[in-house]
Amino acid sequence: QKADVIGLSGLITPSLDEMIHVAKEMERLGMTTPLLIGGATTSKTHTAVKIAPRYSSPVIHVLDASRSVVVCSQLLDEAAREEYFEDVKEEYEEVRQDHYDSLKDRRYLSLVEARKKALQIDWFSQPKPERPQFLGTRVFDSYDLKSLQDFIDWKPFFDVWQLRGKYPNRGYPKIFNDKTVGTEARKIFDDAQKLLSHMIDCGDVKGRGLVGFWRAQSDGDDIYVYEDDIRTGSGTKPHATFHGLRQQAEKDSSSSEPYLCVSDFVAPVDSGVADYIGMFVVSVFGAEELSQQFQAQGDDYSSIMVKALADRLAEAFAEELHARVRKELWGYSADEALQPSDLHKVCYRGIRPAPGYPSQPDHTEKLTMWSLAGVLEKTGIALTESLAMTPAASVSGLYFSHPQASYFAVGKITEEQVEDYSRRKDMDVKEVERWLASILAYDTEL
Ligand code: B12
Repeated sequence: QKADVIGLSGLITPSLDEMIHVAKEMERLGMTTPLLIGGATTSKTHTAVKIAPRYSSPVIHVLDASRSVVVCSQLLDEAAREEYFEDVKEEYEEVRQDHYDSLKDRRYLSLVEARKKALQIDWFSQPKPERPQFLGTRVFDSYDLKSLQDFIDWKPFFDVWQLRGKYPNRGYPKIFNDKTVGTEARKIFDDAQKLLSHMIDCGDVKGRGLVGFWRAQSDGDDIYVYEDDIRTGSGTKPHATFHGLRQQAEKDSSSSEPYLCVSDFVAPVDSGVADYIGMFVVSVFGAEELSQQFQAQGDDYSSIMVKALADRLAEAFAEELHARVRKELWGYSADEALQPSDLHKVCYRGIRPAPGYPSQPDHTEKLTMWSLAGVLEKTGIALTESLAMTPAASVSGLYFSHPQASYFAVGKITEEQVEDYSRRKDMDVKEVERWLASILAYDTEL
């Protein structure tokens, strides 16, 4: 193939590793085609530190796809190319230096110290954790997509179309008042409503997913999950184990903030307090096929629109289902009376962190979820080799009900924690380092 430039796009961290592999392969094959890197999880630092050193021809991180026109014209202009590449190389060398310097500057607590400073929930002075209405899984084969419409968060939809209102018209629906993008935003939104109605009514697009609840207890940074509603003690064999990662980057010495791990939100195994955990996987099926039909007709606009709407529906599905879980299926907030618009501000009790999000950056935890709940067999939602979910419009996560459960970022972790995690997960250290490459506080190649 005669491509002038090759572009790689990465949505979740496992794709970062694939990018390094592609760069190495391009070098091995003696290629000289410039390589552009973009996508939500990529960064200039990652590109400079991990990808560019693997390929002797230009590797350039492009933050915004619209910038690729400028970059490509420089790269394809015989006269400008050399100088441009030299400038980029110089800049990336500085980025690498800054990165290595920052690794030296940061301070971390040892794992023992960080664990001593875990969040201490007083499990006895508060009401006992509520038991969900059922244990095991419940499958939703064809979820009512109409019921999800009010739960759609439209702000990210405009991000996909690169429509950004200026303050105070940043969010939805204020974006329609924006002088520059308001009219365009309104037009795209109206088109979206028509297509959304078609997707909901045509019968080929389906919401499918499952929720599950289990007895659970924490043991250090692990969460044990039990098959039955049994009395548990340190000797009881768990059916599955979720593994957490703990914050280690030193916080302000005057702060008494805990060093968090998701296991802190579940009652310890030796506390005698029975606790529970939940999980969900939701997906929109049929959107990819519809998008392809539009593409075959040469209608790229509708093809992208269908995907963007499917993503919105998947997220709305996760939001609506979480509200049902709190009020009804688990029922720990039976009296909650929040409007859909309040939900996007996350002012309810309990959290639903997803593997890959900052509170549990390890995507391999999805493997435990899939086998625990039989996700593939029950819903057809699959995991790719790099642990992305298919269909693409999918969201999964765990449910924690405790009022003190909060979202946080694990941040960087030390080699000591990686070794400990590798023992707990029974996974080779090298493999752990590969999955957690973006949060390592050290360089694996030094
Ligand atoms: C929308 C969104 C979703 C949607 C849609 C995902 C999809 N199919 O595209 C839904 C709700 C389905 C979703 C699901 C998940 N998501 Co999500 N999601 C996002 C979000 C909010 C925006 C991504 C997006 O579409 N932006 C709009 C597009 C246009 O922007 P973009 O991708 O960045 O691309 C721009 C540039 O990067 C550049 N660009 C992109 N590619 C390329 C390529 C080249 C060559 C060039 C030059 C430029 C370029 O141009 C684009 C336009 O400027 C990001 C957070 C964020 N703010 O970025 C998280 C995010 C990507 N998601 C994340 C995660 C973890 C997930 C899930 C794994 C969570 C889960 N367990 O359920 C799943 C994975 C889904 C799957 N199929 O496996 C993480 C990834 C982090 C990580 N370390 O892996 C993020 C970063 C959130 C976070 N802060 O933790 N997600």
